[in-house]
Amino acid sequence: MTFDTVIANGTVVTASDTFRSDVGIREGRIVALAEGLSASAGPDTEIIDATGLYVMPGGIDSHVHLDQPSGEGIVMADDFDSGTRSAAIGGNSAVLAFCMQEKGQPLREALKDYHGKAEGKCHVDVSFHMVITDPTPEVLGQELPALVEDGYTSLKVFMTYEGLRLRDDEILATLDSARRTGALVMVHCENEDAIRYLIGRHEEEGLTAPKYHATTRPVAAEREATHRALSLAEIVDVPIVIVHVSNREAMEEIRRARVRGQKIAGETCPQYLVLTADDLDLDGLEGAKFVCSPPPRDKPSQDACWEGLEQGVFDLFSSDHCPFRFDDPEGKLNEKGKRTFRWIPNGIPGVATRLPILFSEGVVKGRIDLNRFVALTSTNHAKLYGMYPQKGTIAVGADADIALWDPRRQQVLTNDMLQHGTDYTPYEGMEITGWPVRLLVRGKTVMSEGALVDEGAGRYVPRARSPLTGSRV
Ligand code: DUC
Ligand code: ZN
Ligand code: ZN
Repeated sequence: MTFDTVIANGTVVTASDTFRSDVGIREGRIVALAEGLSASAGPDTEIIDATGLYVMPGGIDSHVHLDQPSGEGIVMADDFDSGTRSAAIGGNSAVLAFCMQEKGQPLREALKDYHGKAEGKCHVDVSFHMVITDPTPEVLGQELPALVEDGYTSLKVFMTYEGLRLRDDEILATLDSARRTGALVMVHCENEDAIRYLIGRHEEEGLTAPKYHATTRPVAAEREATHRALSLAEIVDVPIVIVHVSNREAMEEIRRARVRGQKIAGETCPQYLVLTADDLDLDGLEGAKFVCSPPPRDKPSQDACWEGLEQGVFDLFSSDHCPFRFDDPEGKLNEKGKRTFRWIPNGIPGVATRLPILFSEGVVKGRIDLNRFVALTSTNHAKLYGMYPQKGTIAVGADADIALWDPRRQQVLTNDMLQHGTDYTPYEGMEITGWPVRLLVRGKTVMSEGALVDEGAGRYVPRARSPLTGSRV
């Protein structure tokens, strides 16, 4: 057997197993798993020595925002070039980005825009979730079913943000379309009316600092919306994904829905494990760096999110990378944002730091094992969003999307090493143990020792329907 590449002497880690094996790669795919493959390598075979390293599936970040319209005068800090570059630096071989439907826009047109934004610019593989903001009968009856057939098999709806949020009847109609077509619906759960009320009250009282972003988006607003989304899904009888869960009460809603027999997936993110609302209360406007929704909460909420990762309430650990520059009139400190938190764009960067933070805080500190790490960061994303077993595992026949991890590498996080478009990281100065030192995307080395070594290797990935929807593969 001939190989283009052999990864030799490493320890392979999948979502279920950890074993010593070489990995033989040909034409972008894994074709052999066995010890001693380098002995039978041909003269042209590249041998990558992985002694002392873990050989893991590349990370799949199924929740990132890139080049997304973000309100008048506000510009997202990453396009598909810088966003996927940063993804590669952090050990990810694929990202799923959101394709935002503008009001009145046909879904195909939105997708054409996003394919245009991504074309030729991606350094890791990319796929899209639709964001449905205008669920007309035409969109739900014709456009969405056709797109699902074409491999766009997931979508997101918002319960918050004027202009994006759907009313309950619109959510029900969208869920019903998803049920008929086998699409998987992700829901952003926060009660918009409660938030509007609280923002109004705060502003009347002159409470405008960044920290009030957190107090106007309380746990109760997230818990109520989570409960409502789950109830609507139960009524329609369709599975959903509850994204970016920040606290115990919302998490318990997922647990209870599962006990009732609902098929639900849950997601949490690094910001809910290592940040708190206190970070929004730094001097001056520094707190704006941490403004995201739902907001980071408190220590008991962090503990709850860890518990959810350990016990399986959460299937997905995603970044919710949503990057805005801090010291920039088109970013966090835009003119209106400097005056009141209401206008600070919501979102923080995190596509490069997701995996190192979970490895260091989760695996190294003994909260989760290596296999759970792989499940939470790669395999479950591939399964849930219809890319498995092509992606998300190390198996014969799978794409050779592989991250080599040095479990002992110590690293202090600094903004410049992350190579994203923002002028800060919320995790500046954090001490990390364990680091992705090399990344292969379909067999090509794309990142090595913190540098991108192959530009533009990323491809668009069409997806099958999610097995959670009951669709047969
Ligand atoms: N929701 C997200 O999923 N990302 C960033 C902003 C938001 O509200
Ligand atoms: Zn959201
Ligand atoms: Zn998001």
